[in-house]
Amino acid sequence: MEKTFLMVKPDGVQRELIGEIVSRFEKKGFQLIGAKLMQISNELAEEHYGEHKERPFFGELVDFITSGPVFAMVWQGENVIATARQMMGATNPKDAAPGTIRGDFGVTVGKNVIHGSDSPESAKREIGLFFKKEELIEYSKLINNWVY
Ligand code: IDP
Repeated sequence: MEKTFLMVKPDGVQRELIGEIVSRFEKKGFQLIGAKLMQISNELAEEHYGEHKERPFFGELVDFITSGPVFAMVWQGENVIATARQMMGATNPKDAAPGTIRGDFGVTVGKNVIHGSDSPESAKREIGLFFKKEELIEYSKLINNWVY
């Protein structure tokens, strides 16, 4: 089953949105297989956002993502990577549709509440960066019979 990496950013944690965000993905029918509150180191932040190294906002991005705890998660489900991106909404909350997480809770692009992997390759890379194999738990849920 497909897996993705999602993370409530420091603004989402401070704004007490962890429960709301977890709830949206649970209610959708996806399955949480790993989660932890963590403080990201500078090294991990630079590696995670490596593709943006040359962008003018890179320093600001690293400072922000390390500014307080994040809530890192791995979710599983059919088409979870693309569907989670749709549920998150556009990168800039001003363009994100109402009903999406960024559309409902974000105002500026720098503080857009949530991160989610954008492809199978980035999901694999990001899950590996943030989680050890033993931190991911494969378990069956009877309710999945009513989702699939
Ligand atoms: P994504 O998070 O929707 O995948 P990316 O283009 O990968 O978007 O950008 C990573 C993060 O960098 C965004 O979520 C946003 O918080 C931040 N970011 C993107 N563009 C800007 C900008 O112009 N100024 C400040 N931060 C930005």
